[in-house]
Amino acid sequence: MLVALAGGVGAARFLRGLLRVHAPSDLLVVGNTGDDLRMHGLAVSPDLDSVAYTLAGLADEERGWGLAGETWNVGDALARLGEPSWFALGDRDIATHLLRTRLLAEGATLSEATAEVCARLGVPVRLLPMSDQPVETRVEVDGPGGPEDLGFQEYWVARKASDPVRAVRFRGAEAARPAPGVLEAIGSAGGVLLCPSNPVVSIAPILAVPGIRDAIRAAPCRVAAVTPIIGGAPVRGMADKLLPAWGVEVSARGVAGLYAGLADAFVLDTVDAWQADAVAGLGLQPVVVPTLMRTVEDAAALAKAAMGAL
Ligand code: FO1
Repeated sequence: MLVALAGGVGAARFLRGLLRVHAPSDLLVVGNTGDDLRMHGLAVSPDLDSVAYTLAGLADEERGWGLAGETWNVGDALARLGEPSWFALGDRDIATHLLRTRLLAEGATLSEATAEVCARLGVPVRLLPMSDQPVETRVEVDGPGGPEDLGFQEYWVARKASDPVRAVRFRGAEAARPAPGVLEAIGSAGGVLLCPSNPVVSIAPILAVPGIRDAIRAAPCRVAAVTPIIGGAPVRGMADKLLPAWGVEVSARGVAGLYAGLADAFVLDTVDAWQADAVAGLGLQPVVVPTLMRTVEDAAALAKAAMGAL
């Protein structure tokens, strides 16, 4: 069994490629829930949904989040009623959140609700949230009027990542437990993959759930990480704003430094081949291949290279 730690769209695209070269029944995906929020009373899990929608073949490829063929009538009507409109929920997407919210209100755990949503969407792999307890990524910024503590989506969507970041924290992480099955899967895994996701707000929240980092360290298998940074910039997202807040260089070798002692191999792009020695110096086997995923074939080739390092 392979275990993959995943954030949003980058991870989703990588995993879709992985499924071209690996059996879905032999993959467990552990998704980040630090980005989760309540919107209009609905439980929204953006990273779980990005993985689920993409692997079910339902994602809007262009936008990078949400469902294809989306319409926006409910959001427009809510805005007319004076409800917040900074976080756009499409009509079809709202159906997912209604189902998840009902299941949670009836007493299901987030793992159970996620399994149900995935089964109904036709997601071919097992997708688990990192935890059934809430862990909230908080971004402390220098706002226009002084220091502010923002929820991740407030920072990224409402404020467009425009405020200088002072710190990133995972509220609730200390009290959270890994979702049922996560530690067992890691403990018996044939390989662990850290997907090409933002290391600060996608992978770090998963590793912040007590027990997960230690389980990966102690796993009887190899661990390979894939860079989300190519040529000193993230392919999409805000890693360039967040890595410096942790004193980390916005580069493949900077990300590799965050995974030193955890991963055995690090996949970096050919344009960053000159950083391979620095990666090796951190104790990680460098694997230099094209990492930009323009097509599913690109993603499959990247996944094959990452698996080859396990
Ligand atoms: N990203 C945006 O930039 N603007 C939005 O209004 C927005 C809404 C949204 C709704 C549901 C969902 O699953 C994702 C959504 N995203 C939106 C993407 C999301 O903010 C982030 O890209 C991820 O949380 C980071 O992985």
